[in-house]
Amino acid sequence: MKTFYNHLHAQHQGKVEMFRGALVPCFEVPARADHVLAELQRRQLGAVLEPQAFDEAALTAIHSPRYLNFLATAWDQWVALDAANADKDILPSVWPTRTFRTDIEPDNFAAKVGLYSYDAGTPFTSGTWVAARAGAHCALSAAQAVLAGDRAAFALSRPPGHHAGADFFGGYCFLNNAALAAQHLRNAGMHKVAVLDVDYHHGNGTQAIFYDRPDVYFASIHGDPRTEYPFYLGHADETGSGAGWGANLNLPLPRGTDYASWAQALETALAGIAKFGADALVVSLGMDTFEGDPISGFKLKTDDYLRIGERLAKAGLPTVFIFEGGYAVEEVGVNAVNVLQGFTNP
Ligand code: OKP
Ligand code: ZN
Repeated sequence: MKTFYNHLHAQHQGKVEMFRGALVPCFEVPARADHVLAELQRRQLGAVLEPQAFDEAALTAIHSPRYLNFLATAWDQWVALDAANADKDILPSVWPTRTFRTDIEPDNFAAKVGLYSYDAGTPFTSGTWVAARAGAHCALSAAQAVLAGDRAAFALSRPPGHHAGADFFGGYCFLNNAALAAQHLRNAGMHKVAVLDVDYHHGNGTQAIFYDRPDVYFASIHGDPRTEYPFYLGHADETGSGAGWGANLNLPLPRGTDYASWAQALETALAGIAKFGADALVVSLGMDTFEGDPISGFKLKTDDYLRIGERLAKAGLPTVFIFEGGYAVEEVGVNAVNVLQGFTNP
């Protein structure tokens, strides 16, 4: 299986995130991808390639031009406010909630950041745009490899993407890599695409992007939003709207869920995808379901990831894997590569 990787991911290196009233060191660090890359090379799982370049249209297929323009210029606007800002990351602190207007972009930079985000846990740094764009190109390149006939491909990108919406960032995500890959498959003539999100956290951005569409099915297995981030989306009664009714499947599970129960949810998700009749599969591959993850609550073990890969292969679909979360930094490489190895060589 080919892996698409760009060293520019390391340009996104947040300093701190807001957590329970304190600024704590970021969990989403460059070393995460380094560990996956090292493990891929150790096991010789396939070529590691630079992504192709894609033009703006590949991004505007999912994200609004206004949001993309914000991402591309945010850092310069931040430093223009005060040259001393160059030493600090941008961290949002004010947002429009119910009753506020979101149709006017404020001039005040703090207000502008709030318009395009939804939490204070996602620092925007000097290198965020460069890294996120390179990561999106990895996702698009992986989709391109599958279109060219590869059975599967892996986008080893960061920052992650599944919390990012058409015009907002949050949950460590800026560009929705899985949605970009799915749309790229659609544009190239795949009639029906399924996105399966196995990250611990609900992929609210991906769900929102495709919620009213009948051509992209979204299935997600995640911590119950009543207690788990992102809290405000991901319930079982969210089944799609309008033409997309029936093309969204949420399988929330309680903290403490082990592999036996998780694997049952995987069967339910794959049954939904089979019934939908997908031509291709995009997997939002979050590794934060691991028992040792510092910010999550499931109990999956390292060997379980081999079984997951094996089961995904049995779905028999051309498959694009997109790296999402997973914050047990020392173990994330072995766990992620176990999925890919289980898929290719059970
Ligand atoms: C991103 B992805 C921890 C708070 C958690 C955000 C979690 C984002 C997860 N101190 N806040 O889905 O892995
Ligand atoms: Zn996650």
